[in-house]
Amino acid sequence: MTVDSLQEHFDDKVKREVTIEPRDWMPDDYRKTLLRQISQHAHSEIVGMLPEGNWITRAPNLRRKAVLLAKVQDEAGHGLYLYSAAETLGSSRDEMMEQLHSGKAKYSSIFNYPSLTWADMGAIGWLVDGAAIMNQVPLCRASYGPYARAMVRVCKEESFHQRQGFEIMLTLSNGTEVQKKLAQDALNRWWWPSIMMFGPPDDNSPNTEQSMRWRIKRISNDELRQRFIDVTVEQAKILGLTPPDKDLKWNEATGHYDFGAINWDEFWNVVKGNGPCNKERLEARKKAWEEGEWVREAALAYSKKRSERNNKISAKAA
Ligand code: BYC
Repeated sequence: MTVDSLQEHFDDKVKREVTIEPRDWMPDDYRKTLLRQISQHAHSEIVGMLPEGNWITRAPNLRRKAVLLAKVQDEAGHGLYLYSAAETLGSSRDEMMEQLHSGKAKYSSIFNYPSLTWADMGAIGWLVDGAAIMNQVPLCRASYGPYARAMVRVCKEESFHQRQGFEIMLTLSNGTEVQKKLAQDALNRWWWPSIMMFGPPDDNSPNTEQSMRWRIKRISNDELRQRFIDVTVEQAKILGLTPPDKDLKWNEATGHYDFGAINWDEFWNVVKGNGPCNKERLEARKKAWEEGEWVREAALAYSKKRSERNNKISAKAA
């Protein structure tokens, strides 16, 4: 088969919504884009464990601790599915880790903000997981099979995460004056970073057009952002809390909320490594990787020994 006919076959599959699988031929740039997005997504899940991990020992009661622990473990699981999906494209786990630790690979800007109070556990679940679901539900239909399938399970778990965050916010906002203030303060600090999570505006998003043509992305950054704002403002009303945007206003003509200007300088500054916690987050991940070396070595030695033993048993049986 010539490259032209392989390309034609690939384009046709994408058009017919037949998923592309690891052994299928795919254009180099498609592979590169997927690797970039999936590995960044995996890194986001793993780095994303840190702001909430910070509060496990300080959860206000046993139920909250058990739930938060389970949530953080779920995020680890999401990272693992995603690293496995990225490995099917030809990159090794070690390569991806090296890119994260050297600062070459990106991860979501949101995780470079600090979690200062218990109310932040509510705001992260409600807003950050809420934004993640909005972004990830369309990815369940991504054209690359292993990514799309990983997203199905991830989205189910993220729904539970979002609800547990909302429930923390509801409890706090129905609590004492101090608790309500904590909830409002958490909303004030996480609102804009959550809105930035969707990425740069469409007219400054170099990857969107091609990714949509390949049906990796289905909905643009701005459209997802608008959908998130529309649903989240209504949820804030139920909580009796006010998003920190004086320009937020329902627009009868468009059927959407208008919102104020996003500080894109802040976004790019965080993406470039200068956010409040970028250095701390990378240090924590590097330390975990170094301290986990003996576990990786032990697992490898065990699997080697086991396969030697199994080979001996099969040789005897033969
Ligand atoms: N932060 O052309 P664009 C979770 C980069 S974790 C940092 O629009 P694209 C959770 C972008 O990479 C789930 N960088 O790019 C875990 C690109 O740079 P490169 C997080 C960003 O790929 C624990 C450049 O800006 N979700 O739920 O078409 C606890 C231009 O952007 C960001 C995902 O990872 C950002 N926010 O679209 C709680 C979703 N935005 O790579 C919760 C998967 C943009 O060219 N990823 N950049 O150097 C995606 O859906 C897409 O990659 C994006 C960006 C929408 C993020």
